[in-house]
Amino acid sequence: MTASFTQGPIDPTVQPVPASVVAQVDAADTTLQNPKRAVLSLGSNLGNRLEILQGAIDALEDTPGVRVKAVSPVYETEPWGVEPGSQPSYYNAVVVLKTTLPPSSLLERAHAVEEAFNRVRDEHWGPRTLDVDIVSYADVTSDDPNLTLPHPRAHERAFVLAPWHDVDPGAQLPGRGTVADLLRAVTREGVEARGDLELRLPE
Ligand code: PH2
Ligand code: MG
Ligand code: MG
Repeated sequence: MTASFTQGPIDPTVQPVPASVVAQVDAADTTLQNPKRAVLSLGSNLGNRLEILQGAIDALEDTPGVRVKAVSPVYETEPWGVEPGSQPSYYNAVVVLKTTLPPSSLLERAHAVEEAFNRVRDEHWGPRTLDVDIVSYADVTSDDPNLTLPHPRAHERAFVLAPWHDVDPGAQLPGRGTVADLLRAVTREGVEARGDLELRLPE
């Protein structure tokens, strides 16, 4: 990136680039070469759940600075945290990304993808066409109320832990231990692998 500033014929109309700008370009290059690993949980319990989850995966892959590296099996799960029988069952999955976006930008993009699938936010834990949650971002821990990292309830949710364990059996939830141990503790009650359904890794 910086080579064009220092090589090639000298064009007298080109102003010299200040050293501070060159340094910024170098810093951007470093981030681009150092993508971080992020784990996202996807959920849907309204509409064509499988199509919506696949659409979300494709939209994430279409994001500059995001590559989808792994997609979990699909689980059909009982709605968690709400009155039993009050909502349709969820389809849940987990995706692993490599990204050069910082957590705040990744969250913005996650919300934009939700909105693209007509997500409405009127009721806390209401039924939704699409929920995209950042479960973990590298080994970042943050208690920012806008984006708590890792996700504050991931460790107690089999619908996150089971698909995550499938794509990364050795995964750790920063500050909580291994996903395998956490999954053993919560059990797989209420989550069922839907082996007849499949989400694709984008080409
Ligand atoms: N998401 C919630 C609340 N409850 N239950 C299941 N089974 N799956 C979810 O994705 C889910 C939930 C809030 O985001
Ligand atoms: Mg959620
Ligand atoms: Mg959410």
